[in-house]
Amino acid sequence: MEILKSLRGVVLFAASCAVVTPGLAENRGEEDWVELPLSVSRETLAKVMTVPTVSVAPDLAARVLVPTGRDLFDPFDLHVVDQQRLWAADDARSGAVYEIALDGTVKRLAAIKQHAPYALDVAPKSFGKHAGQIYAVSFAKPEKAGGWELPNAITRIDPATGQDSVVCYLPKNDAGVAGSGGFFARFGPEGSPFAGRLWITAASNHTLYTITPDDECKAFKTLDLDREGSPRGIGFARDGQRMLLGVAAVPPANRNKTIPGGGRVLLMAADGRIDPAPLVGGLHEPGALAWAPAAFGAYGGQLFISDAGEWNNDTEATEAIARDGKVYRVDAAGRLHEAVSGLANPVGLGFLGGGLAISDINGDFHVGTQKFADGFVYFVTPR
Ligand SMILES: [Ca+2]
Ligand SMILES: [Ca+2]
Repeated sequence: MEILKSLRGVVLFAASCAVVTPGLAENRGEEDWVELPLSVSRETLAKVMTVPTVSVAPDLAARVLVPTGRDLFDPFDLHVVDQQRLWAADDARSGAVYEIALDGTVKRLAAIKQHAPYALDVAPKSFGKHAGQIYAVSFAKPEKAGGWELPNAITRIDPATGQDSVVCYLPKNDAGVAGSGGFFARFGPEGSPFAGRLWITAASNHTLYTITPDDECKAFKTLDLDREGSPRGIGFARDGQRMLLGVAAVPPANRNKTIPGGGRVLLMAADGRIDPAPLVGGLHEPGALAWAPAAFGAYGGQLFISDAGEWNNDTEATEAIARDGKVYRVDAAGRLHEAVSGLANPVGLGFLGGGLAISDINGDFHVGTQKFADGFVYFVTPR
């Protein structure tokens, strides 16, 4: 398989005149994170850097807020700062946090050297001296090295200085398995039974973790892979009484695969009990879970769920990424509908400024090093 991939690469390079990737070579500053030259054809580069054209529900309109080729490599998770600004965690190479404004500008808030962050949230008042600090689920090493072997680093990033520090590496769960391989982190809503804790999902050992303001990190609950699934995105019911827990279905024959249509959003109480019936099923890789504000047109007040579909993270950086990424909405009757389709690997969602920002990491490229700023952000508004 690897040989075939390499051969295909050679054919691509030979098919049209090879050039040094423009704008990504040594003429940029050291901080721009690209170790090249990597010779690819202009045709291949253009294909990799194409922003997919999306389809939206009839009541919605979509525009590209941040195109590829700007700054974003893997903008995994989003946090809404205010009605004009988002923060994005990007685990490309050594990692960064970006501030994205609705006028399309992107500014680097934190240039991370060691622990590349991908999921993030901002500590609420109940976190005392840490309130306002970014907490992130991060890789233990840059370049995603050891992503599924080394425990996730939970880092705290000061948005004022960009400095990060490690709160903990996720400890082993009760079965003695380390918490690694992602995915999400969300603070419990203030005043709810989940308050005062940062909630984290880890895929490797299908375990939920909590972190308290005193930096105590501990395993909270390990999901049953067959009955419940592998945990992904985290949200909360509007009344704060249930966690909305996105799970992917992993077949016993191959725990590294997930089943399209087998993903669900489970409802979990703060004591860890999971309701017998899910909120919704029919998903694949449920990522961010976000509630639309009442003013969001025909879909005001509905839950939106990102779904990356296949991650394609074992592909080379020059291979096409499937356009199987979607954003769903759940109507008042609990039915799932496609709101946006044709994306690649959408994860982050953020409602602000009358619309919905969707971040897409595009190629994930765990094979070799991350070479292209192919991430992008769409902005979807009611018509
Ligand atoms: Ca995908
Ligand atoms: Ca990418």
